[in-house]
Amino acid sequence: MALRAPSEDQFVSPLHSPAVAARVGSWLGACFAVCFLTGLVSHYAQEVAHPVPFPTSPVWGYRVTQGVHVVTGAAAVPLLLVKLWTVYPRFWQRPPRRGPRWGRRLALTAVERLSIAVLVGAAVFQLASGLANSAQWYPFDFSFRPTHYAIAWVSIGALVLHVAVKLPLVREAFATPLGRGEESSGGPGRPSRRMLLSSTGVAVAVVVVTTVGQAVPALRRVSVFATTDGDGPQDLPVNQTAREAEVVALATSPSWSLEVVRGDRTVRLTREQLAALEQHTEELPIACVEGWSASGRWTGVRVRDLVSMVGGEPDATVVVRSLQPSGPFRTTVLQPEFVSDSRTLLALELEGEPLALDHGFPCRVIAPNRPGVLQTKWVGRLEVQT
Ligand SMILES: Nc1nc2c(c(=O)[nH]1)N[C@H]1C(S)=C(S)[C@@H](COP(=O)(O)O)O[C@H]1N2
Ligand SMILES: [Mo]
Repeated sequence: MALRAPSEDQFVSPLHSPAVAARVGSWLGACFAVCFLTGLVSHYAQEVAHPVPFPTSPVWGYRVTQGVHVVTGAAAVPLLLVKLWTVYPRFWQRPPRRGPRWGRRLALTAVERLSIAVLVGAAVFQLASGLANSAQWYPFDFSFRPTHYAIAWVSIGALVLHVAVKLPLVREAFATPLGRGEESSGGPGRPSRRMLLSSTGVAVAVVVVTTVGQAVPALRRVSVFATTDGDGPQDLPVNQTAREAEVVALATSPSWSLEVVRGDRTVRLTREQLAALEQHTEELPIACVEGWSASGRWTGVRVRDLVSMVGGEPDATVVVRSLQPSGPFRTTVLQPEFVSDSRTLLALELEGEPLALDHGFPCRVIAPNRPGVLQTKWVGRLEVQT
């Protein structure tokens, strides 16, 4: 018996139908759209220079956008799997039959199939790399943020094209009722379209509930897929410990002092001297790009007060250098909108106690509405750009 590839019309189940594909596809499209927009926010927030100032209010803004980014990304996983399953018979679609304008029809089909290949490839890449990143698993060599950002545009471009091509079919599919019972199930005892859609909905709900708790304290206990269990000193999870960052000796050294530099002016402040300056307390969240977030009550010195000690303007840009000897997050830039905001602190305390070593002792940056990755711990030096 010769082995032959199946053809599309051999897949007779009514579950492989535009009625299902259009519905699951529109949920998936909505997830991708929201994920894309919140991703743009996160990407912009992490740029070194901001041509348009990043808003510093509300303080929980990034907490929400990044929480939504990670949850919609996770929710897209079951949706993408179901969507691919409903349409996979199209994989065996035969090229158009010869006839009038055959060349043109063949070319159009090829372009459409190619755009689907790009869309599927990009979507799988985005979800896989995003989930790996939020689980702090870096099996890849490339730098995550620029790659995830570039492929985001590829996915969204291919998605817009796909929706435009399929719009007439989608309209028609939504106008057709799903059908009841056997009519939509391909036989007695077989799952119906409604069952497929409702179980997909349940899968999405489970994913949302088991991940969203990393940003919503009341749901923390059910969030078994959260990237942090919510524990940590001073009631705040830790991303990288002092030991992992190899800063224990430097951060606990009695000879530590903060250097504030502007041009040829340098001011050095011991922790006692910092503590003797005017102290301010702010309730501000750590909102990690991985999607988890938690609020804390921070006490310390306003960064703009330190800037003015070396004669800098309140809207200066400040380069923050950590004591950490290596790693991508040891140098960050506080853009003018954060320096001038009175809530941006060089924090010495969390919840009324000296910062735990893992939260950045002797001092750390905490600014409103800012990605956690830029809230630099174990600060050694502030360089005020004139
Ligand atoms: N020097 C330094 N600062 C850092 C990091 C780091 O690895 N090194 N991690 C950042 C990240 S990714 C986050 S989410 C927050 C976490 O702060 P926490 O551990 O106090 O909760 O610290 C940020 N500050
Ligand atoms: Mo983070």
